[in-house]
Amino acid sequence: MSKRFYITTAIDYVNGHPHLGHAYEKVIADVIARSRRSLGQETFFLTGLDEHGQKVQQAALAEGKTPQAYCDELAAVWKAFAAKLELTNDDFVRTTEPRHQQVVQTILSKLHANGQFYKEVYRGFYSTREETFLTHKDRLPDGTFDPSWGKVIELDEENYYFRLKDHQQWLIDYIEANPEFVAPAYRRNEVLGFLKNNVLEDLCISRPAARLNWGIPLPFDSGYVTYVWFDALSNYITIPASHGDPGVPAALRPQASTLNPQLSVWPADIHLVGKDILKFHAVYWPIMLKAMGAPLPKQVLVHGWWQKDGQRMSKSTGNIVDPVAVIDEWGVDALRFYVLRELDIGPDGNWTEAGFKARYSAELANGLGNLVNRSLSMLKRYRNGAVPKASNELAPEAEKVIAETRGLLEQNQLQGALQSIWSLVTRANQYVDHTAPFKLAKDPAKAERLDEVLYNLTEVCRILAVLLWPFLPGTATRIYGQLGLPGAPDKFSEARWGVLAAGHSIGAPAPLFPRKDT
Ligand code: ME8
Repeated sequence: MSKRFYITTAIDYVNGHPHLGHAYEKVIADVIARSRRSLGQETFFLTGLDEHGQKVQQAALAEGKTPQAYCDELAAVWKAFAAKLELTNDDFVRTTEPRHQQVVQTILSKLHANGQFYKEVYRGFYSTREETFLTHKDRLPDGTFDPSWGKVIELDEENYYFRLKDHQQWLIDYIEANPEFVAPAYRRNEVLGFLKNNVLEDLCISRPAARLNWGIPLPFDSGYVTYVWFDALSNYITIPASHGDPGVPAALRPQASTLNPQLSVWPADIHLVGKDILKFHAVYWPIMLKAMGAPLPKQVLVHGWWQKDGQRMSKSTGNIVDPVAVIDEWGVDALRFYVLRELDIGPDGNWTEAGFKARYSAELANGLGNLVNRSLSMLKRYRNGAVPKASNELAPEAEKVIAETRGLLEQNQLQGALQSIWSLVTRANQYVDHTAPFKLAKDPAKAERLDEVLYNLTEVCRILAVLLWPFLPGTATRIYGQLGLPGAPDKFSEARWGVLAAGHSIGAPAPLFPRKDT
């Protein structure tokens, strides 16, 4: 069994409800996972929740709940959200699960035994909200700290530190030798710039249990719990380790006897994360892995952030997009389509209701929806739903789009793939207008031409279903159903001209995207 393609998302803090940014990241990962499977690659897609740390402990306290009860309640909300987005994740990690905690402790013990940690007293200013020590660089000109840090207290604290500095030059060399390691390229340059212009501070990996007990206890000192980022980053390897992944170094696996060659996933192919957590993934994480003796992931793929109406989304100002409300009103495929078509992976995006409605109406309802509905309705009306004999008029254009889409999917260029697919939608809609089958149908002498036109349109609809499946799985499957084809169009190999056979009977056409008069 060969290694599977392994994609992860950031694990979301469980101290609130999901918003558009969370939905966006998870949908990107799902489309990449579905594309790989469609292209015939075994895949493992992991997402989940980051449940430890001060923020969660405080949020639970504020609601008068134990942190565990609080996390359990919210985990149900987030799992339901994953299902609502139609994610095809193979596992869902919660960092409070014993399977994760055990491996984190194994990792910590190993690094401790290898002399990677040391204990030291640190005196300084500490932001409880951000769970981080602040330095003089964080002070405003008037000497105070920005209110975004929340309450800042002076702390004198002994903690464990991980020797990051020792690995700084190695990481610079590694990133320079592996240009694909951070994408897009401008994010790689940002990391290299940071590494070349700063001396890395060693990473504090503990919090005294007396101050914060909602975390994984350090296996070598019961007076401390693990710092939440060390705990959270580890999820990417703890879950494969807990499944018995032979790609994970034996010393990190719970038991050598649980080896599971079916689940060979490590190293990850893609860690998909937002721009704000780039440093954790492109600096701390590779150094942690090197110290563990584990192979490094192939790529940290960094997406941008969504704003709403040109402003940062924020619960306190009420400026948020609630993805659940959007799905309930417009359907999950409309949301999946909009975020991926509007925004390439990398830059920031801006959600406006007008922009969303414009794409829904032009590209989904009037573009794809209209094409499929009129093509299948005409086949029903003029040929009683029976596919005519094959004709190749649109074959060259369809084949070109198929090849282009394949290449773009292989490079995770999802926006580009949608643009390419829509060039076929537009072409086929023009073909209807130019060939005017409704006129051909009135002239019995043109019956053969009508057959040709109807075949070309029906076959384009079938191919579109296959190309669209990773993006719009429900819509693609409905197109297949209306074509009278069983199952889901989940194999890219079906995207080739001439598969529909003469005489095949299609199902009942129905609108894919109801028009909304808003
Ligand atoms: O950072 N637009 O969790 P998180 C796009 N638990 N993406 C956004 C966004 C926005 N407006 N807001 C947030 C954490 N995100 C840690 C991760 S991973 C080992 C631990 C993205 O819930 C953000 O960039 O704050 C991140 O990738 C993800 O949502 C989770 O953010």
